[in-house]
Amino acid sequence: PSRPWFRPFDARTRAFVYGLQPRAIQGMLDFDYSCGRESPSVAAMIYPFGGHHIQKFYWGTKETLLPVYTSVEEAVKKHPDADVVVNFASSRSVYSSTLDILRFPQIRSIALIAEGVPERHAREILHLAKAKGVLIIGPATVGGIKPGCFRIGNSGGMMDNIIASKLYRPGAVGYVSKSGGMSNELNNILSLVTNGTYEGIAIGGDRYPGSTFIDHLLRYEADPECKMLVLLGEVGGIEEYRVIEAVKQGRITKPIVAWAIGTCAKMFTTEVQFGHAGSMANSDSETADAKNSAMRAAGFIVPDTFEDLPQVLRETYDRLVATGTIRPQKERDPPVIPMDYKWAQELGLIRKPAAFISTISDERGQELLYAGMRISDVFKDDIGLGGVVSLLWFKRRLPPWATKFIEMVLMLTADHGPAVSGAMNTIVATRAGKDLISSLASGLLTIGSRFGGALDEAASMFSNARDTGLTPREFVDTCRKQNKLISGIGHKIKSVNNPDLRVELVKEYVRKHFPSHSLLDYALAVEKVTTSKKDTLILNVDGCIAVCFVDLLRDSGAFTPEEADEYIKIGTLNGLFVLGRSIGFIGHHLDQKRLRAPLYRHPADDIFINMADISQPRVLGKMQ
Ligand code: Q5B
Repeated sequence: PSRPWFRPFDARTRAFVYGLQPRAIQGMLDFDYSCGRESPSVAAMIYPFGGHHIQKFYWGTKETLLPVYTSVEEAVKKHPDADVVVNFASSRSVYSSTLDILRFPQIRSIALIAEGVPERHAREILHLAKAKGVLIIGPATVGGIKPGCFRIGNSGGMMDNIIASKLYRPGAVGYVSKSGGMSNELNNILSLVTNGTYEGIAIGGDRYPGSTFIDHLLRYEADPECKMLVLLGEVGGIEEYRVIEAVKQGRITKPIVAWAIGTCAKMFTTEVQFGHAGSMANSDSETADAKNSAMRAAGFIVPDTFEDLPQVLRETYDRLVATGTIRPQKERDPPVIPMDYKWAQELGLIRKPAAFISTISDERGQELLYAGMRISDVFKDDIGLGGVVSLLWFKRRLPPWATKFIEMVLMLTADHGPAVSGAMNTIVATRAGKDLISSLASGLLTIGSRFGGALDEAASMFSNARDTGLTPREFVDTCRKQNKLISGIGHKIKSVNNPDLRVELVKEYVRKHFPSHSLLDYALAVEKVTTSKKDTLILNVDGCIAVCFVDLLRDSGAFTPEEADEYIKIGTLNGLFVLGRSIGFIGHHLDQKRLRAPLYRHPADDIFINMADISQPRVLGKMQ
């Protein structure tokens, strides 16, 4: 990209960011967007580790992708329009990475952010860059900002600061300072007393900055868009004298407002090292007072105190407006920058309806909570698996007789041999090479109204029948008339003469511990009617658990009648069988794995294949 030598950054500047700095890059992109740039100023990132990949950033309200290259060479090749590198490499790696960057003539400016760069390294970089005509800003700096065009890294601060200081559009004042913090202050002052910053560079506080005050001020002098100069120097070093020399020689003619910070140094009895490595007076001429006097004498506009700086800036600016040198532009509305969702939320500026509501557990605090109960208390109170089920399914602690019953159900239903539908499916899936979860799911998916999944329907049929006042016989007759099987009745192998002992255990427990068991009694009366017809039509394990659970829900005192009905309606009871039988299905899966059981294929002689009714394939439509 061709740009005049004095203008390294404009609204089309494209840069590489060296290092993974997503926050700084987002800040640069938000700035670009606020300036109304057509494309982001960051072309790509360069990061030698982690491989070539892509990262996502906001571009206004939308999103955009930026590539991450592992070498400068690749980045330069892919983006011939990028001529700036913002180098975030640490003090340890900034030297080698900058030497690498300097190999590519495409790169015309490099900002070095790292602090603590060895002076020897800084000087070598400086020397090499000079020879190649590359502009170096830094080290130990945020960089600088060209309002309306380009922002180096984090220069200018947060977006609200950028908007408040009107950095989204250019002003007419070019400044140079050492510190990024003071640059922010200047951006603010200039936005209040002038039409704002044209360009501002913080050269960094080290003793050997890659470019100095004079380099930038000469650029501003040459740039016709920059009408007024500001130099914010400080105690230490002699860079201000090089500017004085240039003014004296007539190389700088634009009005220049200046101040050297650190006039308070004289209040100390010994030499004071201020924040920057270079900010210490090594001779009388390096004091802030001496610099201010010399600059004043050379015709710079130097206020009496730092507090008077805004005033002299205002006067100088007004003069330039009065003489027509500066023609203030019509102010445009400040851009609206979408705020990051997280940030806006932290500030309490936005609210949004949650996509989910969850009321049973919470892991966000110090300790996991089950329905409000700390996990440590779950163990301290020894509430058992039944207690945990009661917290997570019913959001309350149930009395011990009830939680013990839940545990009993889980234990009773845990398995019923390999021949039942679910175990078979689990075994077949395992032997087909499926993993534990798939095999378990395969077994669970067989649980249905005939096998293991009859609890909810049984609970509802028996309680409806009893609640509507049907006698057990009337209930059985009604079902028969409707051609409907009674859920919870009947078993493939268990019968009156071969009773299901699981059912006996449940009945015994319930009779002993439940405050009432009226629905169980009703169901047993129904069983009397059905077994009188056929002795396999017993109250089966599904049915027995279901009616007892209805007794628990209705008569434990822990649920309102509405809650009890709701738990039956929403399918809670089948959950008991599903949970219990998962134990067995997992057991069958592990068993088959242990046995190294091969692929199962059902013997053909066990399948009656009959295609008699379709022995002549039907021909649909005309055959050609
Ligand atoms: N009849 C369970 O059938 C079974 C009748 C009925 C009125 C009924 C069947 C049924 C309802 C669903 C149910 C849970 C399919 C069962 C379980 C877990 C398990 C499993 C395990 C474990 C058994 C013979 C005659 C026919 C039918 C009549 C049958 N059931 N009448 N109400 N409920 N029950 N499921 O033996 O006149 O001869 O045509 O669907 O509660 O799954 O261990 O295996 O832990 O894993 O094949 O315990 O009862 O009998 O269908 O040949 O019927 O009785 O109408 O009458 P079967 P079918 P008819 S526990």
